[in-house]
Amino acid sequence: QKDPHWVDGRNTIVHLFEWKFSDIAAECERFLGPMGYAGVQTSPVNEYLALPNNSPSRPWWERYQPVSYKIISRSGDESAFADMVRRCNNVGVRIYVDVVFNDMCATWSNPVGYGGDVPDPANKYYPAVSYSSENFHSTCSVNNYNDANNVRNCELSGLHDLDQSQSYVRGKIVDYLNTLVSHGVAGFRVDAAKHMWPADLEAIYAAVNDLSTDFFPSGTRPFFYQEVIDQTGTEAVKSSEYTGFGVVTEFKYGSMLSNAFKGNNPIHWLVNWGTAWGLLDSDSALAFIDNHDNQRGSGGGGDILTYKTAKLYKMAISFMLAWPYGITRVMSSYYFTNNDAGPPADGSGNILDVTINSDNTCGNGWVCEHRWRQIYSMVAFKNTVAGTSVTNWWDNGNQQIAFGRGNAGFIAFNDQYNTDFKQTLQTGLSQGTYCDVMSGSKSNGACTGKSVTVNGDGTAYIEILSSEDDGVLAIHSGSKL
Ligand code: QV4
Ligand code: CA
Repeated sequence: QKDPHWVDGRNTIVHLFEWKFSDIAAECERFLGPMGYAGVQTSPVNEYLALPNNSPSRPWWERYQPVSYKIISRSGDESAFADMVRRCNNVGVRIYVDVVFNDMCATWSNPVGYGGDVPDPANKYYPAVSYSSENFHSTCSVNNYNDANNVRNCELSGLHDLDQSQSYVRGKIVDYLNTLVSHGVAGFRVDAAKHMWPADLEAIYAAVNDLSTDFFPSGTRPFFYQEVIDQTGTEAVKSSEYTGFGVVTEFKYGSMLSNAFKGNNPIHWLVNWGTAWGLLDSDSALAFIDNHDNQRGSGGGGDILTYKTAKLYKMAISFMLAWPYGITRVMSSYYFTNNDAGPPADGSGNILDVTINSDNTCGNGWVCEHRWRQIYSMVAFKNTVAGTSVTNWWDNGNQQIAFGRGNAGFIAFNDQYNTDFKQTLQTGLSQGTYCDVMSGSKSNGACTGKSVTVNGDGTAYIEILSSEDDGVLAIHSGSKL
């Protein structure tokens, strides 16, 4: 249950945060499939509280206030969901659903679900599931991360806390996951896994059906990646409690890389990036820079790089996709200033379409980091260098580094303030001229950006001026002219 079931020759999950299913389906066909992305993480798809009277109305986090396990959300209904999963699988892109089953919605006045179901959260009564008060832990607040009982048996943000040790509760959760499996999903992001007992999760995962044979070989187990924030290693709940039966979100990954690329910890130290830094084993780690919480300063926080600091962000993402570690995920956001603001929507609360501009970027308020050339080019780089190891590491003892991936790729980073990168370095690439996929791309046999000449002995002169838009240069066998 640690295998994401990526189609061969693909890598990286993109979190299409708050996207509608119809847009995700179209994106699989027109962009993600052709560009080599391996999968999509959706926002929660089950029925949750609609909060039109919140300020601002319809915050994104209403999706984390479950009302039932019906598939109905701002992203679409069950038939739109099924259509998306089928169309994405058909172009080799897997779907992973963010599933929220630690809890049900908190107590609000006049609560109504997106599908019209009316829960009575004050009495822990959710008829559309159905759950009633005996299916929940008694009321207390998660407020002591040094106490595993408090973290797992109390309410996170006032969300009424389900008791997953009950076979009745497990059965409801498994039914929901099986419905998603029947539509063809490849796996799940398990929200708030840290707030559930590992033994309960293990039992729930084991009870979920094999993946649909419409899209997967028979006997294929679903992929589970679990949200466990274990940044400091000092809390009562440890990531390692969850790695026996699934992958875990490695929050240290993004915070340490953000810190390094911001210049707080010179990037030459990245020479041994991985478990030597206290990270989980590569096979157990979901690696990412930012997610929907920490790009808003919550969920571990950590002063994470995001689209808002584009140059450094692209450097961190490029490093993530160049270095062999973890199951990689990139974030795809909408523009926001207010941390509570929901996705771009019309006056009635309908999420706006993701429009595509002539230069392949997105309109209507969608950032679409995954469509930034530097990012999708690194997905291609990662596909090209698959199976090779890090070679020819070079650094200047400070904020400039470079390394190769076997004879398939070479990448250099200039993170040094006001300093140009001008070095002749050993690469593993064959002689020829290569197009730098950061500054441009190969087009009709020419390069629209910088070109690099690799000599017969594999050396190449690499230049990254501090004044350039990008602090990275990347070449690979697929970018040879
Ligand atoms: C308020 C008060 C509470 C009070 C409660 C009483 O703040 O003290 O107990 O009222 O009713 C929203 C509001 C929050 C409000 C709550 C009520 O922001 O102020 O509580 O609703 O229900 C997201 C948001 C939360 C949001 C929640 C539910 O981040 O702000 O709460 O959705 O809508 C830890 C966890 C980790 C978690 C992370 C954020 O270990 O698991 O915090 N991350 C996941 C998701 C995240 C989501 C949840 C968990 C909850 O990634 O997006 O929280 O499912 O690190
Ligand atoms: Ca719990």
